Amino acid sequence: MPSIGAAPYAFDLRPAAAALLIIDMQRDFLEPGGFGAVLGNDVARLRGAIAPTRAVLEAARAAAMLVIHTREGHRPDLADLPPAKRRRGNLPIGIGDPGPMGRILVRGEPGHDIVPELAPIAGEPVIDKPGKGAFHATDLEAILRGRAIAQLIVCGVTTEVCVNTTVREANDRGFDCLVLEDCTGSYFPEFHAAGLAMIRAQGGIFGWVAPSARLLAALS
Ligand code: C5J
Repeated sequence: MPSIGAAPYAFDLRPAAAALLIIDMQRDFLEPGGFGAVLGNDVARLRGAIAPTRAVLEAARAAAMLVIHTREGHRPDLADLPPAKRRRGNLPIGIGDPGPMGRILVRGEPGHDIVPELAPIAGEPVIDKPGKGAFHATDLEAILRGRAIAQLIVCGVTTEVCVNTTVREANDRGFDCLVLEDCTGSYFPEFHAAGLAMIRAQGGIFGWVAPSARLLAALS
């Protein structure tokens, strides 16, 4: 069983029981000219996660590990968009409105797609999630239980929102999560640091945190 140097202590990887979960690496969050950028965010802070995540994705595929991608977004008729979520933030443009890459966070629109560098391939489930957490209102748990997955290697954006929410949901369902710090990102560096600190605090209250190089070494 490969032991991965992680915080707060070593993570014992069981490759046959592990899945790579890549959260919301979508064009609208990561690309210049997308929703995130229109709101005034510096997308470079998220784009730094693409290359290390790509390396982890290739290693997971080579190791025949289950890979699951998620996308945050809504039905075109917005029937699954809670009015409170739509109103939140008083934004100049919000979910469902026309944006630079099609309607914001609407399934089927270009901005909702995963960035080309991390595009899913055949056989990799893509979970379309209406919430921040990947377990809420999705079949993610059924897919994981069906494949006897007990460990999640977690990458994606943003560290403090969808990554943290998903890790907390996973923890409550009995999954062990290893979050790869350089494969996550936030528009706010202080939230990125705090988001990772909250996961590994108190003896790993929600999971483990490690640089991706340690996982790559264990898989090679
Ligand atoms: C994600 C968000 N994916 N920040 N969404 O974190 O709204």
